[in-house]
Amino acid sequence: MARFIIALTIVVVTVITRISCCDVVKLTFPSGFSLGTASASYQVEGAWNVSDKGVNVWDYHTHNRPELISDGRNGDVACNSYYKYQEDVALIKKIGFDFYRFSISWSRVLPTGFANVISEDGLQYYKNLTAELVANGIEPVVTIYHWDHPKVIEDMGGWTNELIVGWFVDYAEILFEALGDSVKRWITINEPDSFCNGGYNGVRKAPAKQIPASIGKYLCGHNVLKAHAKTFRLYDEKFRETQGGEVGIVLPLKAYLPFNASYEEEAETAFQFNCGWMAHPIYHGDYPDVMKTRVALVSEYQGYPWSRLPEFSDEWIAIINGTNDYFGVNHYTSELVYPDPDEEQGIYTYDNGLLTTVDSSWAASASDWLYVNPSGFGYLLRKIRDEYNNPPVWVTENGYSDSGELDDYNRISYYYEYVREMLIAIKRDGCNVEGYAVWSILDNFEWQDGYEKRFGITYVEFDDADTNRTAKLSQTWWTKVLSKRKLQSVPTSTNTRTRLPWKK
Ligand code: PNW
Repeated sequence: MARFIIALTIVVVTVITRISCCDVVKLTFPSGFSLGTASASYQVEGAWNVSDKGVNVWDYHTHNRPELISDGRNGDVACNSYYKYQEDVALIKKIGFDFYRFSISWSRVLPTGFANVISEDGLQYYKNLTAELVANGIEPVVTIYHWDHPKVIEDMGGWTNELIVGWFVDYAEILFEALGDSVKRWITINEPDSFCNGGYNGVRKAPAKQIPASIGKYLCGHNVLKAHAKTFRLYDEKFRETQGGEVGIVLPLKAYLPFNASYEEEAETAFQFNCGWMAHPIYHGDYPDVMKTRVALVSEYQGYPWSRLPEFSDEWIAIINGTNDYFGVNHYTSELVYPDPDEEQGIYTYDNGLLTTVDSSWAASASDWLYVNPSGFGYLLRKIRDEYNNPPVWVTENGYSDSGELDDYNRISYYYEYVREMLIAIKRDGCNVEGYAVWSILDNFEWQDGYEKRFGITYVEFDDADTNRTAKLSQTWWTKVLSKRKLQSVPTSTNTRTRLPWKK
């Protein structure tokens, strides 16, 4: 009898949980939830040398090392958004997004790289764009830095020179002053891991400096944290009271899943090396213990008299701790983690001691690093909830690449599955996600992949002088989602439009 009652209880509880799960997860967006779309200056603006704009590291990189870009092309023209911003805003409005996340080109605003000269034209462009958004009821969300710092600053070591901290804060202050009446959500820095690793530990990103053994990468991250924190403190001291906005950093986060059940600890280590590297100092005061221990160990093994991971003074720890009004997440994909077998032979190759792979069941995209695993998104959001005391989260990028299909069913399916996971994480698991942005409103210059990998919900004809825009099916789908504030099913069709003619 007792057994029967237990069994019955389990059945009843399961049914109730299922019902309440489905009830809460109706695939509607919570009221007040913000849905937007995103871009970045170098990827969309073009107009690389108009007026008094200074040269930035991406201008220099693409002009001087075209062999590092898969199609040898550059952002000189890109989507022409510098000239077409009104058309862009009209499109964003027509689709129905609540906010537009764009970034500001440092060398367009400060042609010399420093605060001694402010470009009237450069600043005016961003004032116009912001005003156009506000006039159309779209909230501007501004990224202060999305990888395109002035070349002159790189000549002095860029993100490996601590002086960049002060130069960055000068630049940010000019933006707060000029735009802060309208802009209430600021992103200091987009994805440190991407440009610190890609730019100072390899050649995938500008400035393509191959500084050995992650020394450049860690130094870059160290200065990023200082620049972010000092900018946050400046906002606190001079602008928060009058402008009342929010300031945060955006991190590129993969879901690191254990390859099998015995590798939970390895997955945790991978998370700390990826997310914890930036988030632990901001939420808990210093680099994660596992990072400090492992980098010190491998550095010693390699004969360095010091750890390649720099240390923060107590003063810096206090400055950095607590400098996020919200947690910015760019999420695209997952990886499976397992230990590097060489370590059993005492050979230490990787600071985190790990290798990664993907599951063969995950669908591919056009990008070599992006495989589709929607459940990883929910996993990551719950991990952030648990690790950082359930902070407000803004998903500042999520998206899928193909080679330009107009009837982009794969992209729609990606969005359906990923956004569904997010809604479950919010409604069932109590994750405090407040906003979500589609990457991207337009096909654009995809860094080392040139124009060959397309993330847009809108097709752009890069070969045409008019850089015409054409709606993809995913744009139509998002329009419906936004008008209903509810996820819509994925359409199926046999009538697939091929992509537009594409010249190399
Ligand atoms: C982001 N990952 O980069 C950038 O912020 C965008 O500028 C870029 O166009 C977009 O994603 C697509 O690449 C990422 O490996 C690059 O997980 C790689 C990863 C995440 C984000």
